[in-house]
Amino acid sequence: MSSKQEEQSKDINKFSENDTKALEQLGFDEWFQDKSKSYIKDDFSIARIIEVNRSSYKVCGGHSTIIAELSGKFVFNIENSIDYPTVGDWVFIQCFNDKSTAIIHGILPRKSLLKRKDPGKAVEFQLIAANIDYALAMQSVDSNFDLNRLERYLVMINESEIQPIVVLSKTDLISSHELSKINDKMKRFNNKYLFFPISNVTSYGIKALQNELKSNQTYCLLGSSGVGKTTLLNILLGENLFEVNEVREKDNKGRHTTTKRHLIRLESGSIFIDTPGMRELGNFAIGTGLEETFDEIVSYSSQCRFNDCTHTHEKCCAVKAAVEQGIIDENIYKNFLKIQKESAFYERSLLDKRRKDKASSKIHRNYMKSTRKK
Ligand SMILES: Nc1nc2c(ncn2[C@@H]2O[C@H](COP(=O)(O)OP(=O)(O)O)[C@@H](O)[C@H]2O)c(=O)[nH]1
Ligand SMILES: [Mg+2]
Ligand SMILES: [Zn+2]
Repeated sequence: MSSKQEEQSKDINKFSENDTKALEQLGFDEWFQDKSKSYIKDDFSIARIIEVNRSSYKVCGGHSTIIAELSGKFVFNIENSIDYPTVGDWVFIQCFNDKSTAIIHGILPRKSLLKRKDPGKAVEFQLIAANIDYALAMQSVDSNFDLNRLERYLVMINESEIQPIVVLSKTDLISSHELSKINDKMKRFNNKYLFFPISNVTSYGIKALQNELKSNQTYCLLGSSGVGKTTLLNILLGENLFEVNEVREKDNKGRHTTTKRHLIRLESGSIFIDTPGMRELGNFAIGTGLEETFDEIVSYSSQCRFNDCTHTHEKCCAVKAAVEQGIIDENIYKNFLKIQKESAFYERSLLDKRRKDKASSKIHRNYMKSTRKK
């Protein structure tokens, strides 16, 4: 920031002038109000990141949105990818006189952080969204339907201590008989999570879903490209605000029309974040997320002979015994092992990488490179 800008910035809208009601409607609840106290200086105001662009952020301070950039000091102090703001984050900013631009000075503590393994070669986290209360894990009933993938999403969501909601879309494409067969397969999720079979075409299930949505809570739409996330958001908004994917007929794959994540508030008061589909969903550094998602497996592990049983080759493994007896579904067991193994592998690679990176400031440079590419 130039010294002239510094000068200007002394004359800004104060935190106290932030309309508290408007902030609350964006999700700024007591938890954040409490956390923000120690961070706020007189000329700072609070805003939520509603869109992330290449080198700037669109933020909303309650009523108006403005473009903001990171302060030099903020950038200097960044150690790795999770230190950057992401959509959903609460930040404290300084606005300039005309309130057309702002500088981001810091991020408030996060209530939750959704992240996955960076889909590139780098063993790093990629941030999806912050401060999410509920995540809608969405799959369509066509070729996209894959329980193993759904488990992957649930591990990621549970790991972040976000409440998952399972949504099965495009039910208009199958008969009611086929739908009841799929519902049977969903029993295991059905019992644990809110579950909504829906159709954006016939509106089947939409009311039921709407009835569950709470105001001032933040929801994130997750799922492969083409499952109907943006279409659902447009329906909830009551207008076609966002561009929808054209699915290629041949392979059922959607193009990635939603390239950015953005946050928007519905008239009903719920806050939504739409995300682009994810081709690859790597999880790592997971513990509680895996345990919560596969709780039926974990419940047997206490009866294994060894405390550190990996449920693979060990003798007297209660999990394996339950699989052999058909108590635990073999497919679920295999998926559990696969995700566990993958996570452990990435975690080791990450530790190696962190060690090597420490001496240099490579992490930051890599990140800048990768954001420029996107
Ligand atoms: N048959 C059917 N098609 C849908 C439904 N919801 C969305 N679509 C179509 O699926 C395609 C992808 O939708 P989109 O909302 O962009 O998916 P996203 O990539 O998950 O955001 C579009 O052509 C939509 O018209 C649905 O419930 N049933
Ligand atoms: Mg979309
Ligand atoms: Zn075991």
